[in-house]
Amino acid sequence: MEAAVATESLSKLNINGDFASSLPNLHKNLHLLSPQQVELAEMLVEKGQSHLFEHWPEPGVDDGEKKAFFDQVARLNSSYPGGLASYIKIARELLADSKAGKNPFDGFTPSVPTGENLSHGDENFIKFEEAGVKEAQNAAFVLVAGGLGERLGYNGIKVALPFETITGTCFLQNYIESVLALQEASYRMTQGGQKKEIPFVIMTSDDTHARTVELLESHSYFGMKPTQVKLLKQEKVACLEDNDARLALDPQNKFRVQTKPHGHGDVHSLLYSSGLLYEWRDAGLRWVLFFQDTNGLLFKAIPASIGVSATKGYHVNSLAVPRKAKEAIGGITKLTHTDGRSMVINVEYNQLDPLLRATGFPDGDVNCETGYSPFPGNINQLILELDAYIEELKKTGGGIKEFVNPKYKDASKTSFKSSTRLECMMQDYPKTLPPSARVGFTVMDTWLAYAPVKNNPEDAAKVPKGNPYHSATSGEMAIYRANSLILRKAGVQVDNPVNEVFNGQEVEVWPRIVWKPTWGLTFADIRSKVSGNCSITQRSTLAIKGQNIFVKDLFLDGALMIDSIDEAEVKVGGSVQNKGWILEKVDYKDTSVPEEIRIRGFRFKKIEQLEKHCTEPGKFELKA
Ligand code: UGB
Repeated sequence: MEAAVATESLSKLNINGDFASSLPNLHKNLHLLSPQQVELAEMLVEKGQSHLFEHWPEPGVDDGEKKAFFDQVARLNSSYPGGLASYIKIARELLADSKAGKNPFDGFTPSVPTGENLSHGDENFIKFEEAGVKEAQNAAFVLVAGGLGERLGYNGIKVALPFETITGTCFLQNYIESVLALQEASYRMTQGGQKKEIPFVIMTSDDTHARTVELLESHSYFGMKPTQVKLLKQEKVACLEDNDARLALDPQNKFRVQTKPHGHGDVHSLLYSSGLLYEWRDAGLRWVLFFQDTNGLLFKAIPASIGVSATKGYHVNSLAVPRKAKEAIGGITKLTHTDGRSMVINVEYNQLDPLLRATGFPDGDVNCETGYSPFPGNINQLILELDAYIEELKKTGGGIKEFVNPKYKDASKTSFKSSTRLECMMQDYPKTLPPSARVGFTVMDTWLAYAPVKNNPEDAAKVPKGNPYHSATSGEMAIYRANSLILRKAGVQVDNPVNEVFNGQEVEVWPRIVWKPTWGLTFADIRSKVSGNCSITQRSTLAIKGQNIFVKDLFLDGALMIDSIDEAEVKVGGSVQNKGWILEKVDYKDTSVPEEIRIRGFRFKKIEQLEKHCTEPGKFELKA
């Protein structure tokens, strides 16, 4: 009776249910499905996915769940370039390669590429910074923030973490304020031109989207116009349970396919399908900058690196820092194939060592005489030239070469410990570029450009000695170190750091100095704002918030916070001495302390400070 109803309804839909005839559980339920859903069912069966229906009960039981299953399948199908059929096909190929132990770099020999090496504060650096600020108004910024940050284990979204705890400014606020400062500075440099808004895109995922929206909305977009910010949400991809690329069912719900993140490479297809790239091209933009969620030093490196892209005409410019062997950052490598092809590309940290060993470097990923790996470390900040980017994406649709990384149960490689999925990385974009593409990179000092917050305290404490911790502790201390070193270069006498251990990590503690991006976007800016005989002692804390604050003949031994509106010009000098702010240790296991504080292992105890706020336009002098 039911079979008759099913056949009748199928014939009404003009769909032939033959494909399901050997699958009684699916066959009995076909009449519940819409024509599009039946088509998807047919595709799944054809692609060897019949197991998905084996447990389906009689019609009338869990019908809502059955429909919801197909809603999910439809989403998985439409969000992947080429659909699920293509996903399954590629997965089978990559899983077969992985099982056969095929090296993705077969035929390629690695060598150390040459790129632009910048040294902070010298003439060349200043020249690139100036060129970069001028060009910044022709750039769009893209933050990839869809990652859960499993290594960090933080309960919130990573962009909401304070990047320093003097002012408590979070990463997202710092990024937005930096983009706005660049926008203003770029406009000032090209007076007479039209004032442009720099587009700011954030790639989110189901794990981060709602909380990112909430963070933006509850802080009025940190001063950026809401229309200037666009969020693009990446979808997860289907998990695979075996070498035949059979889709895995969710262990919590047998009517859902299990899904996992596809990786930051999704940003290219999302940008392409959003239509934003064409909008930007029509608005005269030239560059798209990609960056990651927790690097508080990033914008110190951005002006000069845009300058390098513009001056050298790079289609692709990857930012890099000297890399310690085995550090968990990819290595920028020149790969030359036996057939003559060559490319400059990131080789991921887990692939560099086996690649080197297989190609005549028996020691693998080791430091050379400089104490660093000869391969510059990729910090995953990319600057792409917009026209060339669009031309490439027209061909690929933004699809990035994927990889699969199954954890096998044993050497037979026939079954997995847990389900796997295809993944892709944004820095693999150059892999499909023609040989004519101008692919370069820019190396900067680590202290200036790179201090991500990726590792939880426990894992960070286990990092081999000499390698960076990449923790909340090291991330914040790196801000103080960079600011201290920059002020030193600008002529301020800044005391040496002391070494301290927080959460089991030994770090240099420099004077705690922060400023807003509008105060010191470039080295030239900073040099123009400090003069005379200034000195800052090791136990000091200094926060400068205001574009036109000029520090002259200041002796600081304690805590000083200055805050002014842009219309005020404030001169600060004299001798400021007070009890200051003390760094108090906290243990990461102490749950009475908020998580964002305890993961860094310290907090400020505010004993005494001098605070000045200028809220009126005009000229002021603060002489202590
Ligand atoms: N991200 C997404 O937006 N979506 C995703 O699906 C996954 C991540 P991780 P990873 O600079 O230290 C990268 O996890 O992938 C975002 C480079 O591959 O922090 O281990 C996520 O929110 C590596 O070459 O890093 O390693 C975050 O903003 C090296 O450069 C970003 O992608 C390394 O970063 C990176 O995700 C590094």
